[in-house]
Amino acid sequence: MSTKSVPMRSFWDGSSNNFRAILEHFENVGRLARIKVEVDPIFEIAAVCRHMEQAPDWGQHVVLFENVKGSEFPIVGNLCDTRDKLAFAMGTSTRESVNRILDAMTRPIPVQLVDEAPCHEVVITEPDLGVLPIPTMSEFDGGPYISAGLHLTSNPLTGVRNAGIQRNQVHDSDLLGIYMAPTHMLQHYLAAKEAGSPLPVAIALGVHPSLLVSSQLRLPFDTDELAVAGSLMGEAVRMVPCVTIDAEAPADAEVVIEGEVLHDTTRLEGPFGEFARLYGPERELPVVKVRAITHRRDALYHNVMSASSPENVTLGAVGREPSLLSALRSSVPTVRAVRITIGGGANFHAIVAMQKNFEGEPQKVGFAAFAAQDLLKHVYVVDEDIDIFDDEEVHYALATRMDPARDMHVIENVKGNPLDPVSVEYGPGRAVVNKMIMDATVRIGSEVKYRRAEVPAEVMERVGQDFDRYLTDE
Ligand SMILES: Cc1cc2nc3c(=O)[nH]c(=O)nc-3n(C[C@H](O)[C@H](O)[C@H](O)COP(=O)(O)O)c2cc1C
Ligand SMILES: [Mn+2]
Repeated sequence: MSTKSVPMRSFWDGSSNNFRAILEHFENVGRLARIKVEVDPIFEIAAVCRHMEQAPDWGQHVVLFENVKGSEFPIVGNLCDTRDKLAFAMGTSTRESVNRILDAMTRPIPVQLVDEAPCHEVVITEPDLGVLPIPTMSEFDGGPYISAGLHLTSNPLTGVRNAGIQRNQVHDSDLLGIYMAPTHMLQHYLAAKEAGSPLPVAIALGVHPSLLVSSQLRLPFDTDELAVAGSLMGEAVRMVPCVTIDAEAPADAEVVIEGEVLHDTTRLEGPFGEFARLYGPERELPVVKVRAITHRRDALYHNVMSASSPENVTLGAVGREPSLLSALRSSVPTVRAVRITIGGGANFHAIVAMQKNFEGEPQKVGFAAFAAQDLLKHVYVVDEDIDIFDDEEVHYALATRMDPARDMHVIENVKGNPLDPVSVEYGPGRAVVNKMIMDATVRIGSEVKYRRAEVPAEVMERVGQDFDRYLTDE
C-alpha cells in the first residue's frame, strides 16, 4: 500500500498547456487510473499498460503509476495509445484532428524564450540516470529504454531548431544510446560531426502531447515543429536555455536530460522492439553523453510503450496523416480523407477516400502517396462514401468494388527500407521492395449498379426523430 499521492501541478505553474494539466483534464472526466501498488519498471509496467490498453473499461484511461519500485518518480503511461486520447489532449475530436493540424501548420506560432522554468526547479549537474524509473518493455530488449524523449537540436549551420522522438538505451549512469533513422536530427548530427563537434541535445520528457504529435509531422528541413505545436495549443511553446549545453528545452517539461551526441564514439545498441513489432538488431550506434538532468519538483516520468503496443505508432499515424493528405490533394484535389493504419505500423498501409472523376486517378493517388512517404507499401483507394476509419466499410469496398486482376497494381523494386521485413536488402541500409495500389472505387458508368440499398432516408429520419415512441409500452 502506498500513501503517496501525486499532486497534478506545482504551485507556481501558470500554464494549462503542459503535461500535468493534460493529466488533470483526463482525471476530471474520470479517465485517469491511479495505480497505487508498487510496480516494477522491468517488464511489469509494460504488462500493466498492455492489460489496461486491452481491457474494455480501461482502454480510454491514462495510467499513473504512483509507486514505482526503485524510484521517487511516478510513471505516466497509455497517454498516447489511442487517436481519441491524442485528440482529447489537443482539444479536438478524432475526426477533426487532421484538419486542426493542417490548420496549425499554415499558421505556426514561434516559440517564446523565457529565463525561468518549471523544468529547472531541480537541477542535477552530476547526473545519474539511475534516479529515473526507465522501463524495460520487450522480452529481448537490450535493457531499459527512454521511449518518450522529445529530442531538441539546432542545425549547426543555420541555427534552426528541430524536434523528433528518438529512443535511448541506457548504457551507463551518464551515457545513452541513440538510433537516428534518416531524420532531420541525423542531418544535424552529421553536420556537427563534419565540423568535428558533438551535437548538443535537450531530451524532454513529459511534454504536452501537441509537442509529441508535432514532432511526427513531415515538415520541410529547417522548419521548427514546435511552432506548429504552439499553434495547436493556441499559445507559444515556452523554451528555456539549458544549464550545461548550448540548447533550449521546453520550459514546462517534467524532466529534461541535457547532453551531447558524441561525434567520435559509438556503442553497441539494441536489440529493441520496434514499430513493426519486431526487434531491431544490435548495431554500433552513436551515444549521448549526459551533462545534466533537470526536473520539476514532484516530476512525472512519461513512458510510451514500444513494439507490441499501438502506442508506439499512434503518434506517428496522427502526425503523418496531415502532410500525406495535403501531398495527395496537390496531386488529386478531390482526395477527401486519409488514414494511416495502426496495424500497418503507421508506416506501411494508407487508406484513401476520394471522389473519382477520371479512371486512373486512384493510381495517381497511389504514386503520390509512395512519393510522399518512403515506407508506404500498400495504398487502398476507396470512394468517398466509404468511412475509412471503419474497417468493415473498407472491407465492404474491397469485397464489392475491386477485381484483383484489374484493380491491383504492383510496382516492383521500388526504393525500400530494411525496416520493412519483406524488403530485399542489397547492402547495409539499402533495400528494394514491391508496392501495391488497390483501386476499390466504382467504375465510372456503373453508378446505378452500385447504388447502395438503404431504407428510405426520409423514413429513417422521421422514425429517428421520435424514436422513444417505439420504446413505450402503450
Ligand atoms: C514513440 C516513438 C519512437 C520513435 N523512435 C525513433 C527512433 O528511435 N529513431 C528514429 O530515427 N525515429 C524514431 N521515431 C520517429 C521520429 O520521431 C519521426 O520520424 C520524426 O518525425 C523525425 O523528425 P525529424 O525528421 O524532424 O527529425 C519515433 C517515433 C515515435 C512516435
Ligand atoms: Mn524536422
